[in-house]
Amino acid sequence: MNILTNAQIVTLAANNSFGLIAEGTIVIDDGKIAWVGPAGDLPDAYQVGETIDLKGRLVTPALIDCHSHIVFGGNRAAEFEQRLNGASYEEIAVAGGGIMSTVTATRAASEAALLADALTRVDALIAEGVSLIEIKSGYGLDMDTEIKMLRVARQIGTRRAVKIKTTFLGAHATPTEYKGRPDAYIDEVCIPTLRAAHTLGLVDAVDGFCEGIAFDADQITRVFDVATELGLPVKLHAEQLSNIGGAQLAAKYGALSADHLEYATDADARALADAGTVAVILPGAFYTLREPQAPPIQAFRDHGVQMALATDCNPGSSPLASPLLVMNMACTLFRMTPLEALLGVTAHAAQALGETQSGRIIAGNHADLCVWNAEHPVELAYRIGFNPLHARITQGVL
Ligand code: DI6
Ligand code: FE
Repeated sequence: MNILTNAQIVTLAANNSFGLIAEGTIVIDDGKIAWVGPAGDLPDAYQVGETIDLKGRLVTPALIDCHSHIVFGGNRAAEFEQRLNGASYEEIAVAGGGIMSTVTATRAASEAALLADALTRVDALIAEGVSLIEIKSGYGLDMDTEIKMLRVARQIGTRRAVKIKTTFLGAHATPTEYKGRPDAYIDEVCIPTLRAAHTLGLVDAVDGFCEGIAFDADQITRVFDVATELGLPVKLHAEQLSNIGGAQLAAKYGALSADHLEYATDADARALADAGTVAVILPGAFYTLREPQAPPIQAFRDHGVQMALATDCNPGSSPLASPLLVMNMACTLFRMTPLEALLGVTAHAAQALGETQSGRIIAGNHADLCVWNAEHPVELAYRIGFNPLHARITQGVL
């Protein structure tokens, strides 16, 4: 048993407040939170074990990055310059750049090189207190490379003290060899690869890119039907650049999350709320693409949609590996509150991954915690380019 004393605890026990305990104690047993509360209320039974004095520091749940494409080959700095010179993200994609250029680099990279490259970005997340990362495939678009990506993603969890959830994103783009034949790609490559990756035990969830430059709702439906048959939860990149019915489709399938959502409507927000689907807001992509339309945050609030936040770490639309900057951007760009931002990278991010025992400091949850050199949780979203992390506790281990 470990006892954390003299902590200012941000429990996030409920959604309407930080749930602050000014002089709090947390008891950790076997990787789980055994007890949490004001220091004076600590029962005798828990007054055994090693005590760690946090000297009044702030303790929050560990951060969660619930949407990343952190495993990939190469980079897209040249495309960044093209966009600065006026080319749009869609134009570059249609011309065979964009996602396809990363597919070429990822196919060519060895598993060891992909892992080493990804770990540099993973380490940036860990340095800001992340202990759970969702990682998508989708830069392989053939059976071997999709499976290679998922294997690399899982290896990250053995190289670092971080939990990994893998998401199959075969329906990310139509590869060059299937150009003009997206239906054939879905049926001949994407779905058989999903089945094979699932058989290998490499898939925790299934995602798709529902967009004019990617796949339509009918094509995603075929992938989701297989996911459902395999008992896998789904999530969806929806309404990022236009509205083509992705949010409604996600709601229909009871998706864990619908992600991006800049072009979602009020009716979409209602459907997501009814389905219990989390809206994952991705300020990094909005910022990088200089997207003119913000996601309908107020509609999500009005309908009671839970909002998560994530880096979307990828080489094209969001070359970002800082959850703290994501929190700041969500507040400054979208007027989300600092409480919503913190819930977005903790409790609601956990919900977007179907992880019911993470993201809040309550008895029974995993002891994944961050200790910050800060006096109030609003500080976490307030500063830019400043990392106040003092320590990270994962599965009860400092
Ligand atoms: N939306 C995104 O933001 C990423 N994938 C997607 O469907 C970007 C992927 C990329 O540009 O490489
Ligand atoms: Fe994405």
